[in-house]
Amino acid sequence: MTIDQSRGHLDDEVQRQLLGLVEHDPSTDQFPVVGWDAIVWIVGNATQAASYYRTVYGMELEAYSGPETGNRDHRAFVLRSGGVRFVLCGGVDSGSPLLDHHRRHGDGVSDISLEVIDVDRCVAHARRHGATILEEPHDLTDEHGTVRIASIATYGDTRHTLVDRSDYAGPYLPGYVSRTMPSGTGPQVFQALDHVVGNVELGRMDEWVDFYHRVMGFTDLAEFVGSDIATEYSALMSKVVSNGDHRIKIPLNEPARGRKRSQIDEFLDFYCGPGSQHLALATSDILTAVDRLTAAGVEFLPTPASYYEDPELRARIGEVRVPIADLQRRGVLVDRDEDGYLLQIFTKPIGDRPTVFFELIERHGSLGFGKGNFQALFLAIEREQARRGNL
Ligand code: TYF
Ligand code: FE
Repeated sequence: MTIDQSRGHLDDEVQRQLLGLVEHDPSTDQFPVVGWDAIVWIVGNATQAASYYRTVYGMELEAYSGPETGNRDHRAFVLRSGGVRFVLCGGVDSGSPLLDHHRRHGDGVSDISLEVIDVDRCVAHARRHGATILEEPHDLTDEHGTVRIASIATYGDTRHTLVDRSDYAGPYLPGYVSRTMPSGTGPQVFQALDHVVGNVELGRMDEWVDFYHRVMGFTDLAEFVGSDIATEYSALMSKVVSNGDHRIKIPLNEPARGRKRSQIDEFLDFYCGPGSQHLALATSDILTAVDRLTAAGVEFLPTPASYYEDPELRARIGEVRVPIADLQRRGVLVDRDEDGYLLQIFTKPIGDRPTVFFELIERHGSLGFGKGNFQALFLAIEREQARRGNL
């Protein structure tokens, strides 16, 4: 048994709780997904972003590619926290296609990479169901082994690279060298990736939901937001698709016409089209995570005192693992459903454009997305949107 396998059981238990996983037999899946492989970002300055994610978000540097390793096009820093891998890419050569991506979208997610069991079978299935194949399956090999890899298109300029790394022991992919630097904060801030949300154009949400059904065999999670709930506050519609064991959860939002300009319209304008709106980072201790991030200068959406004093909300959420005052002090939101509860909080946009942001989420049984918080949350988002002059 390898070290990884011996750690496997504990990790499985921890992840099941953190991510709200359910039992699922993947043997009947047409497109069996093991998990998230990496979130690949294109940023304006990968060198500094790597330092930010290490010192602020407590990620560890693992691998690197750049001019010193023969990659004259861009620098790429591979960072990890628990089961989450971020790859931060920034253009070096003035003709790099990454710089075109950045000129258009600003800092953002270019690739939601998925680990799969059989790349060729997944691509064949995707092709049969109308997906655009951006890179055909091929091998990448170095002294650590071989990775089988391909890419398919999803919303906007975003892609899903499909990776089979079962015959590979290197730090990330062939072409990368091991380059390590420990986290700048000591213990981890987050351990897993819970969901990655896509914003798509008005009227296109159901097409993208259908894409994940057809191409990946994903199914709807029960919770969705119809315009009836959303339009009153911040006009959007949202549906959630997931793979069999719920490890991969992808909410899809589209703007809806409401009283005010939708937060999704603001995103689409500033990102220049569809893209990844927020990444929910799963943590086993959201209070410590918020304290560390706040001390490091991360700004969260404020939650008004009235939220915690609302008798209906108090009655509905009941007892959680800490006094409500500890949540209130930090602005952490609570939601409860028939399966349990969750704690969550949202950062302000992380870059210069009002586009991508993070959610921190601590699940205690709930498999939802904080539906009970949408009103309070969307009002907070609208206040920020108004401050930016975009409402
Ligand atoms: O992922 C979700 O669905 C929740 C709710 O702009 C949400 O986190 C939806 C839209 C949004 C912020 C949060
Ligand atoms: Fe979310």
